[in-house]
Amino acid sequence: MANPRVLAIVLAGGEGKRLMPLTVDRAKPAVPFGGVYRLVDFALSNLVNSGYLRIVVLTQYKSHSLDRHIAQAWRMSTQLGNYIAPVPAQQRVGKRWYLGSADAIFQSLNLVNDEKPDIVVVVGADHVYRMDFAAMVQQHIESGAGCTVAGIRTPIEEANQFGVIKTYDEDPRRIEAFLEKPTNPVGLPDSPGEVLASMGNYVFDAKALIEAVTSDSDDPGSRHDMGGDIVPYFVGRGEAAVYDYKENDVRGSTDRDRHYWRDVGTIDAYFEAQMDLVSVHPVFNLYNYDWPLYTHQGPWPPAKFVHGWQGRIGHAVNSIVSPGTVVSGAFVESSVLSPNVNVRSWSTVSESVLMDGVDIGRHAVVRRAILDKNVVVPEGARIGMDPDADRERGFVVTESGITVIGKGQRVTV
Ligand code: ADQ
Repeated sequence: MANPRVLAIVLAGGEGKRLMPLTVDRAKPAVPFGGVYRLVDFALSNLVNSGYLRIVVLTQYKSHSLDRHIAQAWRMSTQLGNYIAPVPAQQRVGKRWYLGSADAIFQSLNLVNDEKPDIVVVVGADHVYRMDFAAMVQQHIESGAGCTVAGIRTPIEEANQFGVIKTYDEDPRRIEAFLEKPTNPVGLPDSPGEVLASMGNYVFDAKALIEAVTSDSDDPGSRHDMGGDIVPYFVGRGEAAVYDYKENDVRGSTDRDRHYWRDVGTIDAYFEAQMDLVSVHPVFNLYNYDWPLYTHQGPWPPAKFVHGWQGRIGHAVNSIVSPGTVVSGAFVESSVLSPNVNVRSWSTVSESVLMDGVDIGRHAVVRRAILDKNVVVPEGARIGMDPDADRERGFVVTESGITVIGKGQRVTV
């Protein structure tokens, strides 16, 4: 297959319960990340940079801001037959929403039948990483497998969050067994403290995928899940292969961020991944134009820093500051500021993530916190200084002590 016809499907319908309250009224793939991005931008940038320009994004829960973002950032000319299109759940096969990610594909098979691809690339929308899917497709075709799963070595303690891959001793590219989120995982023979985890990205022969999700739809015992049911279906038939992410590089990745991949499905993981962006030598480099990360930015003015305080002008260090933001006589450190944030005089913001339109009043202190869109912190308020006080005010405080203030939550002094 010299020049396969490829359709990409982005699974973007997950509820994202573990990211509450950030997912109260937006889908997980629409959660803002890194100041100007939404999580879905990473999967879409990887597909586009890999040369795949026929992409459907399957949405379901609370998809309004996700649809709007895709329309603003990713809609392109259809003149050349290319498209990046959000597709809502349409109840084409009955009056029900998607039962799981495999059912999302089953209910959307009309898209595959219209496009008639040779290969279907299926990816999740909730990870931060760079990956060349063209290299994965090439390995898939060479191996003759029906399904190829992207895998990455991960600490064994995290195995219960992932699909875990066991390969044949004699052929480390073929999958012998696949266990979805096992409670008693077995480590790798050469590294007992690690497992080979599924990254939730798959390449399929189109015909084989159609057969698999169709047969799955008839199975009353199935949870209709890609990881839980479809991958095991291919493994059972001896037709599943693994693509080892760490054996391959993408253009322009640096020594420091080579093979960076983060599942940001929990608040703590989401927070840590943002801190990776603001460390002095970034663990994940946004400034790599060989593999650009695309998004939409509004017509906002440049960020501005004004007014002195303690002999220093209002300033930010080790931080990302987006357009439209004004830091006025305040001190910001190790933080990610989205567009249109105001940080007012004599306030301090450290190790925090401030989303669009957040307003920090004078003399306020914000530490180790995530503030959702348009949250207003009144003059003199303290956030992230006392977990009990934060919980009493109705804010989520995670195990590692990150305070999260949701959209529309009122902050009292
Ligand atoms: P999870 O992320 O737990 O594990 P899931 O919740 O199904 O699996 O989410 C996978 C992707 O599918 C996400 O992008 C989500 O938004 C989307 N999705 C979920 N339900 C959907 C639905 N009904 N309609 C459309 N899209 C939907 C998966 C795999 C594991 C793997 C991890 C890697 O099952 O094997 O290890 O991803 O993070």
